[in-house]
Amino acid sequence: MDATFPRAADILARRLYDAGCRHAFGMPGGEVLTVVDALEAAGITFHLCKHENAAGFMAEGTYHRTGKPGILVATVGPGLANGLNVVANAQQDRVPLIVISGCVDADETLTYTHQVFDHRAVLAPITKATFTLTPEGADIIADKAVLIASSARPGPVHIDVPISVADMLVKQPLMSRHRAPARVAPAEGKDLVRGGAWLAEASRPVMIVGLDALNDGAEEQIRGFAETFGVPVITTYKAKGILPEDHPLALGGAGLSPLADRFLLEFVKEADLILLVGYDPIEMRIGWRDVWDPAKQRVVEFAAARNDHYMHQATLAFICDAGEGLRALSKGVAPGKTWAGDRAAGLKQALGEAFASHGKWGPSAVVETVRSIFPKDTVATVDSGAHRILLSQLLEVTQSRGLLQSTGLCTMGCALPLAMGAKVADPSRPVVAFTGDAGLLMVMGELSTLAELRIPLTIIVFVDASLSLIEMKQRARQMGNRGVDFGQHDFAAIAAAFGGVGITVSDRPALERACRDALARSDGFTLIAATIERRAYDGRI
Ligand SMILES: Cc1ncc(C[n+]2csc(CCOP(=O)(O)OP(=O)(O)O)c2C)c(N)n1
Repeated sequence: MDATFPRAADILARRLYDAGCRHAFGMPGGEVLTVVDALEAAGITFHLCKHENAAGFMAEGTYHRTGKPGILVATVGPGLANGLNVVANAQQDRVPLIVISGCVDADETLTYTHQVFDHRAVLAPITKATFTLTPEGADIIADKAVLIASSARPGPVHIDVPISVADMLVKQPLMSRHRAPARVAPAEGKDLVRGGAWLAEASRPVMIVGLDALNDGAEEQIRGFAETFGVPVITTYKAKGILPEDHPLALGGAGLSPLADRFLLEFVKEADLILLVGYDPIEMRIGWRDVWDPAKQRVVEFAAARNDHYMHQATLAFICDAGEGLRALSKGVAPGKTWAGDRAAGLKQALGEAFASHGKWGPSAVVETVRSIFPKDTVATVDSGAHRILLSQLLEVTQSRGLLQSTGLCTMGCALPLAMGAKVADPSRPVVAFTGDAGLLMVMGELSTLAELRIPLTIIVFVDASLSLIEMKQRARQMGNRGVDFGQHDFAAIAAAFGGVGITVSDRPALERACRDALARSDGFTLIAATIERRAYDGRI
């Protein structure tokens, strides 16, 4: 063959570039060197990370800022195995992630076993599809991977690349060119007419908006519908900001806080029409199972996929684009008066007060202080733990994807790399990562990657030397304190050792000053270790 023909890896990389991908993250081994070379040749920057799992979250971070799939590159065996958590996360959190791994050629594996296991079999249950790259099929496989990863509900797609296939020169690739399909509207018919009549009759309607609506880009329709028909909006944590939370009809996020649920579930039970708008209950704790009885309360659902979760049921259900659903439902319906006596405004205020610091230093004060100093268009990320539940209730988010977190899988160790990916993809926005001390310790090595990237980013660590969320559960079960406490580490010194600026604070004025200094930095990262009392979350989440 002529050396002017592209390698199969080049075709794969070019198609990913054409799909809008500009960044890939991972750690190479000998088996993916051609892939890395091809990605960079195609114009996709490869970022060397220190752990594949964190690399996958950085890839996810780029997706939230660009709308294009993130790319994780992992080498054979241990490399791919290290990334399993983030692949499961991409599945549960509906994230389009292209996972490229290197693998030993099939013929080789007949007599060679070192580092070899069946990648595709391991990944099959936690991906939407897995492929083995073929030379002539590289073009189609790349396109299919992007299409499958991005279409409802989004998720991870795996491409295993045999070493020799990556290098094969391809004379005549099988070509594929696809177009994005049109948005799916709900089926017209008697169910839609009935739903419209319910909307006309409703005096206490509520919308519960989730991840599908975010993926459908339904911001405008949700705002227009809420304002026209006077419908308060509860979102999942992922959908926070889809209606800006400073809007009077925005009741904030729900999902994991029993304290917030005391207010919100009561409100939902009072409603005479519940509209589930792209509400995927994978984010919700068990308190959200079967909250309503669809035989007694009118419930209309617009979802991206068939309900096989059975977390709840609806009276009328449509599989469609969330925004199209609202548009079709409201066609020809005259708006009436809803929620007499400012019930929604009272609820919003009560929720705000339940989580506020009321002047006392602690995790709420940390969130309030950071919020007061960073601009509204800041992209925040938050890790898993008690701090996240509190923050997700308290932080006012005024843009879609303004707060990134793992809500389906709820994994620790995501906040820092998500923030890094978001900042790499869109340097124009300030980015703040909130994390527990244990969550940060899990991904500490990425501080070195952050220093190497030379990007300004602020990390807020809630330092209490405890796995607070788990410690609370342990105490609630009257169990002894076991396996939930750890050392009080000097995170400021650790940040400095990695080339960042580190500062420890334990009151509001010091935190304010540290935030202002962090915002003013144009390169390099700032880590602010906010020390809080142990058991600071008691009665607060
Ligand atoms: C990878 C992973 N391991 C374990 C857990 C279980 N888990 C959930 S929250 C939590 C404690 C997190 O502690 P920290 O980061 O200090 O946050 P805090 O709860 O103190 O706010 C643990 C262990 C998890 N969600 N993810």
